[in-house]
Amino acid sequence: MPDRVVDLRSDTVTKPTPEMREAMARAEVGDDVYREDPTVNRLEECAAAILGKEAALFVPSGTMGNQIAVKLHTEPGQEVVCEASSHIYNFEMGMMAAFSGCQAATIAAADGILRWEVIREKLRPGIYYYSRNGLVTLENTHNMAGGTVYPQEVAAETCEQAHALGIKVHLDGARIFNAAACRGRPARELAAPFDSVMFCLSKGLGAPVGSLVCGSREFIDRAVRARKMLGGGMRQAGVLAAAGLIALEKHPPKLAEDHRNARWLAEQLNKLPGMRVDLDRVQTNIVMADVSGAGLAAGEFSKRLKERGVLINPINEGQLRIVTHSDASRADCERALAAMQEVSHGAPRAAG
Ligand code: TLP
Repeated sequence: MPDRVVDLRSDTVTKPTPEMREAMARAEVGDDVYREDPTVNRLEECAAAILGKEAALFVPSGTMGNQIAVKLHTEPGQEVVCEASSHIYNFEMGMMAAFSGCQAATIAAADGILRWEVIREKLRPGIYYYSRNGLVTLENTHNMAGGTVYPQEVAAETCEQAHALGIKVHLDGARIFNAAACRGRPARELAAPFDSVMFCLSKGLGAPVGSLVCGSREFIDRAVRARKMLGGGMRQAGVLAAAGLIALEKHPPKLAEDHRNARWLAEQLNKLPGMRVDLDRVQTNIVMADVSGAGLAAGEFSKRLKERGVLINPINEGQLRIVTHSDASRADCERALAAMQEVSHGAPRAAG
């Protein structure tokens, strides 16, 4: 593999900036399990203010934040409505069942966007032998649908209708700042109708570690206990929170650049023989490229890209997921495109 690598596997690969490393070195710290780390406390206050919620809790990962929310909003034996390709259902090791004793009621939506009409269909009648509906979860942006963004009125309607039935709604907002950048609206507006919101510092915002779960004061007080159950009580976590503060305060405006790079790549890829990208879905920093027309399985395509110094993951037999981020410049995207061009030209064409 060449020395210089362009890594477009995920926005999680971003490395802390020199400014973050300096802030980490200087961070004032304390024992956060006693809630005495001033930098963590500052990050939590800042996150709550930016998301427009009463309180927030720093957690090591998005997965932990989501699963704390499921635990607190539900009781064992209940159902959680979620989109069929959502992260909370597919990539969190069945924790909904393992930790909260809940089962998922999944609904497939090609664009990842769940509308109230389809959610309502999935809800259980109030007869005693049915599982009860404990929670609805939405994902914005939707990762596996290609970074798609909820129309805010769709999210708001689901929250309003679910609340009228006494059902809470959690937002997996791992990339809520990408959604906010796409809509040109503050993240707090997108978060407003939800009972709880999880967002990640460690993705497009560029921090090395961490996510926040946000909600009412009472919810967050209980979340501290759930975090401890999961072994997520960290001690002098201020060194991490210091980087998180920079990510949160300074990096959201940079996301538009990642979106422009994704759009550019998608448009160029669509011109290559055997490659297909649904441009309507390219709304933020994720591009799903269908390479099946190039006559190579996505895994083999990915392997050949790696030999050319470009890392891009396959997500199934026919598709690659390309994720742009602040550590990949336009020049890096040009290199990735050239490698994809080479691989697609070298590939035997599919029959017919
Ligand atoms: N997503 C990762 C992988 O796990 C797929 C990625 O590379 O995109 N919600 C959403 C929507 C996510 O995309 C992710 C991570 C999470 C939750 C979980 O965050 P972490 O990895 O911090 O547990």
